[in-house]
Amino acid sequence: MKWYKKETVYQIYPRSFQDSNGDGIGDLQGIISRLDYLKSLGVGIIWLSPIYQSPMDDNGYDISDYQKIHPDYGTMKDFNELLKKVHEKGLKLVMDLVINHTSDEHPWFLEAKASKKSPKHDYYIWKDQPNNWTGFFGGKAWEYNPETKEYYLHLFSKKQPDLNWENPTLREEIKKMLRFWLDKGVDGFRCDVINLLSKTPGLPKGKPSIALCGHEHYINGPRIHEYLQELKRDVFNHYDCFTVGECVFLNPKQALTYIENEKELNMVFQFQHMAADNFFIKWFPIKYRPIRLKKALSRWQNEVNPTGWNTLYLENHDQPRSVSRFGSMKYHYESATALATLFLFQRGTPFIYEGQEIGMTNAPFTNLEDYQDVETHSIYHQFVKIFGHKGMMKKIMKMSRDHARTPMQWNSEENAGFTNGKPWLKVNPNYQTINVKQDETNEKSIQSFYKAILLLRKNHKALIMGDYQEYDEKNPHIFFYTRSHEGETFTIVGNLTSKPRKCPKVPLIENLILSNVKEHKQVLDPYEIRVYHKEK
Ligand code: ISL
Ligand code: CA
Repeated sequence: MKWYKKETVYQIYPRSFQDSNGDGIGDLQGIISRLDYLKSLGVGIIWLSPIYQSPMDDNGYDISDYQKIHPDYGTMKDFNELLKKVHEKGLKLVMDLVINHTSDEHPWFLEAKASKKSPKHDYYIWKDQPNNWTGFFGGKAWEYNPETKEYYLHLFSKKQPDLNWENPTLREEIKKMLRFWLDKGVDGFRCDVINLLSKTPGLPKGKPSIALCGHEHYINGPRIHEYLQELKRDVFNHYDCFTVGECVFLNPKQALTYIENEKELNMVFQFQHMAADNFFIKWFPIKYRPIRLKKALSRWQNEVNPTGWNTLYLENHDQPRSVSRFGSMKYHYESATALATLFLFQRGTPFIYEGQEIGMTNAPFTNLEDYQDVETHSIYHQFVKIFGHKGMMKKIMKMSRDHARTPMQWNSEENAGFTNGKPWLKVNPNYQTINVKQDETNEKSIQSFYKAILLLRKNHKALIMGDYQEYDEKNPHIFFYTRSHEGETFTIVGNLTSKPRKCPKVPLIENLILSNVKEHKQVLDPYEIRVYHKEK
């Protein structure tokens, strides 16, 4: 079994993790200083959100030099030191790979936009007249370029022009860049919006739609498999590395076209369970119901196994905090640990996002100015005419990506121990009570629970590769499943609500080996979770 299936990944958002020089921005030396913490949690792989040269329109998802480190984060020397120390500790390092688009300040784009005759012009996607496509941050996906009197495509901000993957020279440049990082020793890539690379030739008009007009021409496009197979054949196959592709609007059947027997990517991130509290798009919230979360997770378990391998996640840098979203502040510890157990013990590679292991929550910011995220501001301006300021702030306070991006809460000192300068994004005021140091000493410690789960998973094949069987699927309050392998079985049962609920009859009960409550009754307490183990 490959290492990337056995290990748990920890995602770092470098800007918000640990500042080492007081400029209010997290950096590589900051990460180095926290490696022992990560090691002690029991994770095996670290994924860094982008640290490359960038004008930071989208916090580094707009890259202007793929082979340079942004000075905010340090230097290539710092990076080499980080990679060396990560490896010395027996950990792996995975980079973010953003190759659907670059920054509009990338030298390729600067050349491309200067003249139609520039050899780089064809690295991007142009049209004399825009079509009706819209992008992920709301509004038209085309921007006028006066120098060539054309429009360029940008599925994200207008500072993120889409690359033209039809161009073979561009593809060679990307492969060269991948080899640069792999030769340095990085262990893989999280591939940003990878299912958007291929667009329908001719860029035809899209079907009318209130959101993402034209998506049928840029999601899972006609040549996507060809491109990914080429990358795998020419680059990834030559290294002991792994790829996880972020794929927007993907169902399990489509997922298998990428990951069946790891033919193109080793695994994908999908979003269906992230719609447990919204209607398809996060800006259209509906009431969260646990059954929606359960259903989506089980669907992926049932339909992707056994020929594909899942990713398991509840949070990342684009999503609100899971305790705020699917849990409860009243039952902070119980809900954080119940959610952790539910997702971590499914079949797949678990991904933990920084701060999730101490139950960090959404930020209570009521002013638009306290949010920095480009998407948040773009969506606000797009829709404020329809929903009004109050209506928009309500949405933002629930769903802004900045909820995940507030500085990591290390201790109860100033700025939560993140920086001794002015943090680039405000610290969540609850850092006095929710922080790593405090949580460590709490009798009810969320990080200790995470450690226990990770250790259990590491030590039991059944939890890694075991078959998944869900019970009581229709129960709206309780999740309940088993994982079994060669006669060993784990039974996981938990209450996903803040009321006591009747405990279902659990098959194969033997030793109760893990729980987040002390006394076990006939009913399951709010967010109570139990894990039973039957040995071979
Ligand atoms: O955040 C989202 C929903 O509001 C998604 O639509 C998100 O934009 C999408 O999942 C793509 O995300 C990735 O690519 C973006 C970048 O802004 C995100 O941070 C990144 O995870 C463009 O590079
Ligand atoms: Ca810094």
